[in-house]
Amino acid sequence: MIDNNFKSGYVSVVGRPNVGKSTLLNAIIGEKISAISSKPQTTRQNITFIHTDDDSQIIFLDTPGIQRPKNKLGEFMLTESKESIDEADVITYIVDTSKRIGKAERSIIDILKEYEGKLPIILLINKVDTIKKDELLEIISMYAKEEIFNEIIPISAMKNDGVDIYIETLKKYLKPGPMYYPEDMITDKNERFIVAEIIREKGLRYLNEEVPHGLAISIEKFKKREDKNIYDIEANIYVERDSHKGILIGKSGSMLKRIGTEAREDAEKLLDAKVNLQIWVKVEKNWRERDNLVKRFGYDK
Ligand code: GDP
Ligand code: MG
Ligand code: K
Repeated sequence: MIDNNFKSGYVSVVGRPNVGKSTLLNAIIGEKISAISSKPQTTRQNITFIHTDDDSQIIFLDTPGIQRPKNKLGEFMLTESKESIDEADVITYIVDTSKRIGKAERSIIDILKEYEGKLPIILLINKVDTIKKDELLEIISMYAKEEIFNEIIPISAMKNDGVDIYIETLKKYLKPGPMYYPEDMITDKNERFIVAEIIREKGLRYLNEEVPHGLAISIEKFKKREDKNIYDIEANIYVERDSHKGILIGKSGSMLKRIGTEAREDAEKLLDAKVNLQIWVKVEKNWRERDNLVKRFGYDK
């Protein structure tokens, strides 16, 4: 039977790094899939999240963030973001509570202007838990002056505030359509990819400024034992410099141990199994500048 009231569609989520895109998507889906950290550029590829309820299926494309590329990895990220917008039925643009429109926001708004009138654009003002109401009103009117947003919604992704209003608003703009994915599916990424993201997130969380952006993870082995509920996983963490290797391993291996333990615990929750995780640290000099390595680490399709 075809349900004519069922709505579905793709939503591209754009915004500069660190405004809370991943936090929002994780709040909607209710499981921690996309890496979240306070460091910019945590998200490097589009990740599809699927939200299904009684009357809709909404497929979110998390974008790596639109910004001027500095290297091969940056070029890949920008292309991914634009492709995500081209596939969408609705655009969601997330900003935080900064009181002026900075250079990074301006360049995104310029890109969005090309889509005005073609696709609905919903603006989310995130992190409203950090400001007062009159400040919020000022920020809303500042963005309203741009005259490209169909809706402006204040939210706190972290406190799960306004997120349901956002979902209900999205449904207004979606057309009747099929269920594209099984109703219990929350992402199209495989477990191997998610485990790599978990390891990268732990690395980003504990390392200082310079190292994280040069982190790449490659999963060398990912195998469930035949007769037991145990996964054997081996991963390499690649860094760009010899000095970074030392930092990552830490004093008597303490840092690597901490990253490994926390990553294992998250992986066990994800896989609902025991995990035997082994991590090695390797150096690939300046891999972000090298096209073949950017591809090898999975930033390619
Ligand atoms: P992304 O780069 O846009 O994906 O941003 P993330 O989701 O990784 O979030 C960046 C940082 O902002 C993290 O430290 C989050 O905890 C924080 N953050 C996200 N949403 C909120 C929010 O609603 N309120 C506050 N106070 N912090 C938030
Ligand atoms: Mg992110
Ligand atoms: K981030």
